[in-house]
Amino acid sequence: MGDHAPARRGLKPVPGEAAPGDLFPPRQIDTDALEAGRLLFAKECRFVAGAGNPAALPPETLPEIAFIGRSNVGKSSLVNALTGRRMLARISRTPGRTQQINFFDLGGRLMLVDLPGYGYAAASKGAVRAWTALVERYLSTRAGLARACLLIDARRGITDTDRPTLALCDNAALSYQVVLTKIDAVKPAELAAAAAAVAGELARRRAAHPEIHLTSAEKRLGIAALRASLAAFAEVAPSPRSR
Ligand SMILES: Nc1nc2c(ncn2[C@@H]2O[C@H](COP(=O)(O)OP(=O)(O)OP(=O)(O)O)[C@@H](O)[C@H]2O)c(=O)[nH]1
Ligand SMILES: [Mg+2]
Repeated sequence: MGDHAPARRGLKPVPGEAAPGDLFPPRQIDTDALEAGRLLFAKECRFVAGAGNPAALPPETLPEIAFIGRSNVGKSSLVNALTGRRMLARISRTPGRTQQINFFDLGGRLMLVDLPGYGYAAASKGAVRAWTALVERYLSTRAGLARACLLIDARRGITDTDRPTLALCDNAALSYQVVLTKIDAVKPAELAAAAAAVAGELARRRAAHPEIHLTSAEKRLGIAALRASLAAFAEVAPSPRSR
């Protein structure tokens, strides 16, 4: 019940529920999609592989959703919030902590892929080169990559640190969607301005999805709506007899 009671709600987000204001521009989210998202993300989620270099990327077995963004933007926190796990993906106060691409199998139907962050100021040139080689290879060659979620900190908006990655996604003709993170840390008016500015920039990008998800992993805002969007890419449930 808690995950979907959108009809009686305005734009104000409520933890654990879905509201039209979880998306920018605001949109009512379909109840069936919310339920599909809830059911999928209630399934078991397990770490399957970590790849520190292109040769170590695991074979493609499921449709994949990649989480990409600058260091410390909240990728690992978001993966944990989506799957309802506290410690599935490692969270750190130290930027640059996730150094490899981590693959998480969600219920045998969808692969969640936590990418290492970019823009870590203290990273060496060698580390930046290694990151670029790994992430470029992953984003440009993965046939099963259904959607990349590009995470942007709601307090900062899109910066020059993010633009090469936006260009990378565009050049790879990758379907990608911006997810604003940490919306609990900004006032509603600032959030509206940040979302409008991001939408304005995305309008000039070919492969970007026009809708933006507004989320807080910490306060559990926008999580049900994002689950609903991502569930659309999951493999259909195996029939009981084929197991
Ligand atoms: N206020 C607030 N802080 C958050 C939220 N999500 C994450 N954080 C904080 O942001 C910091 C970074 O979170 P991570 O999830 O480790 O970020 P990451 O993008 O995985 O970082 P790297 O792996 O280093 O690229 C941590 O201190 C989190 O507690 C949120 O929704 N709200
Ligand atoms: Mg991380």
